[in-house]
Amino acid sequence: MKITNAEVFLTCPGRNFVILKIETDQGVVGYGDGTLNGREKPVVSCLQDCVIPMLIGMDPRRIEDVWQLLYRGAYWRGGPVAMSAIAAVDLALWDIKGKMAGMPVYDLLGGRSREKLQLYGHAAGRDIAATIDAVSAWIEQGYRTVRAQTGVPGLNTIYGVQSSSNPGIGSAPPRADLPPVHQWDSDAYLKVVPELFEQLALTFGDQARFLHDTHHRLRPIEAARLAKELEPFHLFWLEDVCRPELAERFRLIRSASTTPLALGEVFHTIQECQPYIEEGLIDFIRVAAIHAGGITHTRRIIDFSALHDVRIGLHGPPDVSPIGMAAQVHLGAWAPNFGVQEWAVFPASEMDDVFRHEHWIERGHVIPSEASGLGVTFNETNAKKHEFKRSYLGVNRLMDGTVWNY
Ligand code: GCO
Ligand code: MG
Repeated sequence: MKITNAEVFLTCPGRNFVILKIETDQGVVGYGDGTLNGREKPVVSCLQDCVIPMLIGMDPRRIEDVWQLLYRGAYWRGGPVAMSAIAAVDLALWDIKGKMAGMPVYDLLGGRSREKLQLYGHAAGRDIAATIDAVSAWIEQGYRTVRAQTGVPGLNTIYGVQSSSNPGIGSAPPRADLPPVHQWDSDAYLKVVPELFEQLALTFGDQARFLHDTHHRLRPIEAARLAKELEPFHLFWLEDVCRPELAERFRLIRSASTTPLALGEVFHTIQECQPYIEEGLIDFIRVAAIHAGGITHTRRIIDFSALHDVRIGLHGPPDVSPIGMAAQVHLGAWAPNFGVQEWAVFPASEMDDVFRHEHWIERGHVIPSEASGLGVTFNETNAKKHEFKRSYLGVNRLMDGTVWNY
């Protein structure tokens, strides 16, 4: 069996996505996702200029060998662009294998460990009262895990608020075609967040468990203070309190409290995850299958985490396409150490023109589809109608103008 052709689709049905199609000499076709938010075109080039020429003629059944060739076989290894490109190939090959076997990918991984996967949704508001309203809406839909973010007095913009339920809180970029500029002040943030979770605990009691994303913005000593102050509210997790480059700095945060910690959405390899998992510095690993080398490599990270009693909460923001999300549904259905799945599918009607699947959402859970492969169909004609629009993630600046972690 041979790979005969591969084609990249850069489509924007409300969000930009990089989708790879792999065709075979037996007529079976697979689709993968290699979207890297704000850096879509470099992945397209990596696929078209470097990866696809190597794939043609290879046996699509040899997923491991293809993976090793693209990763180990490359002198310039790793990084977000290459690992997303490898992920796109890997997902497409698992899709092909599942279609050939007539089985959903979770069956190829070892079968389902559960009937349904618990999801968390994003609730956000300009202020605490608005966040409480947004949380209520999720709880009414049956969600028992909800991420809560709130506006910070004195800051015009903040991660997680402007992009979801309050599109009004956004900052104009210096030029319309440049990244939007956000503001950051740790003291102002640290004042409001404990208050938010106190109010949520008072309002909702045991009805839900809450998550919160600091998006890498605090220093370790500030992060340790936040984790400690949130301890009485028993969060489901506190995410990305600091940049993860220096694992040893997390010892301070870890020893300061029993608030569960999650991290890893910006990791691409098992080696980056290793110190955190091995030393028990986190409770949840957050890699995304589409940024961590696909199903093949993410499965290794999941197994390694299971060995150290770390659960998975794979990254599922709106910048992961339904194909990438499906890969995570299959991994989560199989993983013995599943924790929760983030579900932030971008709400655009154009999405349905392009992607169709039967992964079923019910009362805060996803029930995996039994269709063969990844279980998502991709409408190429419609995808071509939705043209790519350049977009950037924001840039963060402290109040005096200093560039800070986004
Ligand atoms: C999350 C993430 C995302 C990222 C985004 C960057 O926890 O969902 O932090 O919102 O900001 O994926 O492209
Ligand atoms: Mg995050």
